Amino acid sequence: MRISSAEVIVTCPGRNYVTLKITTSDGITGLGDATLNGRELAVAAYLNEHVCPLLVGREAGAINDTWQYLYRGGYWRRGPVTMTAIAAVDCALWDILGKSAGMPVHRLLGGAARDGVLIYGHASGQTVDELLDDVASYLDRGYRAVRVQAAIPGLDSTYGLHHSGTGATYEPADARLPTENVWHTPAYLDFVPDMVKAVRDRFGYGFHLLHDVHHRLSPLEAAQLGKALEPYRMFWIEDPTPAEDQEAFRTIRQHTTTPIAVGEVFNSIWDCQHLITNRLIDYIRASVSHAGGITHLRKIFELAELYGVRTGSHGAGDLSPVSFAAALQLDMTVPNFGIQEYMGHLEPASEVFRTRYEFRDGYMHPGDAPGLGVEIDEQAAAKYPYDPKYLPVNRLRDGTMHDW
Ligand code: KDG
Ligand code: MG
Repeated sequence: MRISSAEVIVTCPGRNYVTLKITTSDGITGLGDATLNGRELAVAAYLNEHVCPLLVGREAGAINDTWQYLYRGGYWRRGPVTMTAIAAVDCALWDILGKSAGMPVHRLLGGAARDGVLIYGHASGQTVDELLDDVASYLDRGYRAVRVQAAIPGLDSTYGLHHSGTGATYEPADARLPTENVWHTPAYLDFVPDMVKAVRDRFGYGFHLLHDVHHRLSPLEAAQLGKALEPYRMFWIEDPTPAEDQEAFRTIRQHTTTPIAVGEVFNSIWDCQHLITNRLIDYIRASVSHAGGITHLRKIFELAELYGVRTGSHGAGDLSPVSFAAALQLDMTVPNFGIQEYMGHLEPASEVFRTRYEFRDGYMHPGDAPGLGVEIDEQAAAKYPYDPKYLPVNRLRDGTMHDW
């Protein structure tokens, strides 16, 4: 079974997604998500110009060799654009293998190690009261884990909140040119423990509670936050500090028992090797679509297993339903699974991507469809042309650029 074509589909049903579709000589198609938020066309061009021509004629089942060919053979290794492109190829080939075997990918990976995938949803509010109402709606729907974010008093805007009253999930890339947010760490550190306390006071401790810091603190500030949150038994605080400096996590670790999750911007095992092997984190958040696909993410998860680190993959709305379906397939199989983010997708994404996963009682179930369990409707995709959008940026009050 040889690859006969590889095509890139760019579409914007609610937000921009880049999808790689590989077709084999016997007419089987496989999908991989190649979306890199705010840099979508860089990956589309990388695939179209430099990867698709190399795929035609290759054996579709040679997943390991194709991965190595694109990674080692390309000379220029790693980086989000390269690794997202390789990930898309890898996921599409797993999809094809599953379809040709008549099995969901999790069976090809050794079979399910659990009945379903624990997910967390995103609750937020422009005020703490609004956040509490949102948490209530997640718990009412059966969620067992909820991430909480709210507007920080004293700041004009806060990233990562639903738009009031819409009920729709937020869109990370929100404008043609990056929106400029102003950040002030003292205002944040004063607010977050009170916000989390309000959630526990109202709803108790019978569900998992998570919070995303979006890389904005220094290691010492993150340690202070972790300590302040200890009474509220967090499932994790996420991305407390920029993670290029892996050793910096030791400072956080030494001061707090609040669990730490990191890695949604990582694209290879080398980004987290030190963090994992030194047990400086509790959860690794790398994703199937930005960290080299199922083949490479499985390697990261296996390394993590040796050091007691659990998985907690990124699953924001800027990873397409193809990515989420692939994540679920891998999540089902790894012994050290922790949790999976599920932010959901803005409509009309469901018109373009036909998914088979189902939410029941706090868990997501990938279903038994062969392959990844997701299809694309190309006619529907063509109705939604690319719409360039950027993520916001952050400055301090004096105008200094600040971390994401
Ligand atoms: O593209 C960036 C978003 O995916 C990210 O900001 C969302 O932090 C995020 C999360 O945890 O989902
Ligand atoms: Mg995050």
